[in-house]
Amino acid sequence: MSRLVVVSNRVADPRKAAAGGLAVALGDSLNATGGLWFGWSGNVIEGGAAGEGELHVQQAGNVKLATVDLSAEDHAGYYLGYSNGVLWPVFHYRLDLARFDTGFIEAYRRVNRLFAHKLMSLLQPDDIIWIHDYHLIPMAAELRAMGCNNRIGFFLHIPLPPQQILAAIPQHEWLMRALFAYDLVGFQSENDLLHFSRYVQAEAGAVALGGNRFRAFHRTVRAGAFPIGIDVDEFAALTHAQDARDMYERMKEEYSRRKLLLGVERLDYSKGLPQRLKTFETLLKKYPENIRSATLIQIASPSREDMGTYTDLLQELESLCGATNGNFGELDWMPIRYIHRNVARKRLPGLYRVARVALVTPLRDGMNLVAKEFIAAQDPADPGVLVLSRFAGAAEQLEDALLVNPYDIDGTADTIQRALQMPLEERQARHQKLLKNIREHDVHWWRREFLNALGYEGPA
Ligand code: GDG
Repeated sequence: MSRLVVVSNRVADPRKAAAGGLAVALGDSLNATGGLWFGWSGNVIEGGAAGEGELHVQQAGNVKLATVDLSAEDHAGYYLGYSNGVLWPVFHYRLDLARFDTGFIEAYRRVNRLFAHKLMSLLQPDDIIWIHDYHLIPMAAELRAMGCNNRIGFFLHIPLPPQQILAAIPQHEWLMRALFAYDLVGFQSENDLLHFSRYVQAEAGAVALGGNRFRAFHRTVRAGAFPIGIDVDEFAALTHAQDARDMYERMKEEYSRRKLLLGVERLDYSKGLPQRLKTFETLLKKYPENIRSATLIQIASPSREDMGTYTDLLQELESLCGATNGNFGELDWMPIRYIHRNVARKRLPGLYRVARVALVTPLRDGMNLVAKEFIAAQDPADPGVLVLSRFAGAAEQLEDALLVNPYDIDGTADTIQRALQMPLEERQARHQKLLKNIREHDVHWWRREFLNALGYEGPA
């Protein structure tokens, strides 16, 4: 039985319930195989040497956690610079926000090489390696250069943009060539897969061998769409646990008189927050019956606050909320409750369950798990309605949501009005189909599909 080795920028202890996300998804397989999870420790060493960092190894139950510190220079160039100042904006189609600084790419390569070097010392010959996300695209190429022959898979959690956008990255050829060092490359959606297939054929002269296998640079890579899901049972259990129930009871009284619209995300420019606030104001203007009777709660949890683009966004949101609340608010009703703090994970399902409408309207999103969590937390007898951006990866699967174009403020306001007025039977019918879908394609399905495609033979 092969051991599973997971590599991601950040590492979480799978035993801790608050870890969520990947930890829930991969915890079982890591546990069953005595696996290894490798990544950055989160420590930034002031005055540390570039390209160097101490390795820490600790045992968390059956799983080994191995993490590496980063020097301040590497953190600035690799994490803030290339990963979040170039790849994140460009992969979310925001060339206007990208900073193509030559120092960044050097740090990005250096850290990927450092990680490869540290991981090599921990690897066993039949380990299966699964590398995650845009921070680590060239890591397999670095491992191969050090003589690693293990099977290596890569999963991109964010979108892959079309060829002409990707090609704006000065190092696009190098980046995409690096993907051919993997045995399997996974994307969130068919759309992303199509962008990959078109790019490699047009720019890298790759030959399509059928079955989503592509040959270029003397290597063959298999690609696929593996839409990530949530652990529906875990989320349902969280919904029925005391913390979420308390939250639900506390909010229910007020929101049985008023309809609650809810948005939950990390504060990020990909999530379409300014457009959403403008849409809500348009809703109040166009459909004044919602004045006093609808409230938007927008949770925007702090994220990457050490980057300037995020500070600008924060200011824009505060000013938009202030304007709408100032123009429409009453002494006993505020249209928008904007919360720039993290809400405890165990309370979130209670909030989702009170909401009549969830606004999940990113301008671009790899998948979007909030949409799936909202569905999982609903009462099937009286479910809320999901208003979902057609530009979220989740839109390919969740056709029974009300799909919108978030750039179209007027059209989205009309759809929200439709959601607010949707009859019970239609809400139930849509929710039933959505729930079936996220159950069939939950996070365990995602993990199995990916690992099977990678040829993994352990307990998936
Ligand atoms: C990336 C891709 C892809 C949000 N606010 C709070 C909070 N959250 C939790 C949500 C959800 C998670 O964070 C967000 O996941 P998303 O999928 O919506 O978005 P990203 O963080 O951008 O994730 C995305 C994902 O990777 C997985 O592949 O779907 O497209 O961008 O779980 O509940 N959690 C708590 N408090 C908050 O205030 N506790």
